[in-house]
Amino acid sequence: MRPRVLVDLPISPVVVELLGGRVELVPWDYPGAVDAIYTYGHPIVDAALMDRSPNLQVISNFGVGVDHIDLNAANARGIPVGNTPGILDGATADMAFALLLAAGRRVVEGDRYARSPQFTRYDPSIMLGREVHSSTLGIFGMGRIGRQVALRAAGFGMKVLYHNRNRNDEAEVVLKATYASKEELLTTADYIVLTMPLTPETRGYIGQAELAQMKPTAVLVNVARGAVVDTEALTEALQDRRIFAAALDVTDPEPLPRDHPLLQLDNVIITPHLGSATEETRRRMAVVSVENLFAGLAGSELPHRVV
Ligand code: 8YV
Repeated sequence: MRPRVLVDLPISPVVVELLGGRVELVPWDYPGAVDAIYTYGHPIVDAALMDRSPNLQVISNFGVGVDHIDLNAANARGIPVGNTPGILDGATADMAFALLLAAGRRVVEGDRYARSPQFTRYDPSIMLGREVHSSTLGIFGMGRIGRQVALRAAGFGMKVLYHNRNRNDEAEVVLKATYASKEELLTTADYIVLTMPLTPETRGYIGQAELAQMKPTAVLVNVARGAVVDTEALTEALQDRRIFAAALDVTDPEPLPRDHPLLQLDNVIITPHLGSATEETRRRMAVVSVENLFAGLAGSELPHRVV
């Protein structure tokens, strides 16, 4: 009998192809026991779900962030959890930069205007943005993705500040990034990029107080998880134009309710969680997540294990 795998369908044809019919995929509302769980789009995996399957051998996540999986519960039950680190950093940093540039230089707003009936005469006095080159970038979370963002910033002649749980010697020496306190980064950066994981410590990391400390000309870019930012506080700050703009690849909740006030604002750009969304990166993620799945089902060590 093929191992039974619980999965939040639909999944990409690439994953289906890599699975090669060697497992039986069952939908998320399947009530019975399974041999493995494959998470594709961040469905919640809690202790109760794990306990439904006494022989659960592995939880394999398509992606690096595992905040939707109760790692303590998995660890306590000896269930290995796999993820896909180190292969999506470049794509996610590219996206962070795309958002940074688009928000600073009002690219999306400009596109909307250029297509609208209102654009009938060129006017050099409109839609002035913020300089990107030579500005100061602040990165919260100098991990693998943060490092890639800093690399790109060098090409724009930006000064790079970072704040992290631990100092990152490599970033300081090789990338010339300067460690800053949270307050120093918030008050001095022109662009703030969030790349940290969502943990109990980082939930609501950017709230009313932090937004109040940012420069009125600053741009906030979030490619981490929506919940590291307090959505209501950000909405108010943007409505009151207390910062220049925000660019969000992730939101809390995700997606936002279709009538959320944030969706009405012209000083925010929102993309539908596209950080790793390139053909090449998503294929690599599929390969690694399927390798983790099969290793777990075979009782072998996962190539990339979180717990
Ligand atoms: C994926 C991500 O799009 O890796 C992550 O943590 O958020 C993204 O790369 C996602 O995991 C797929 O659902």
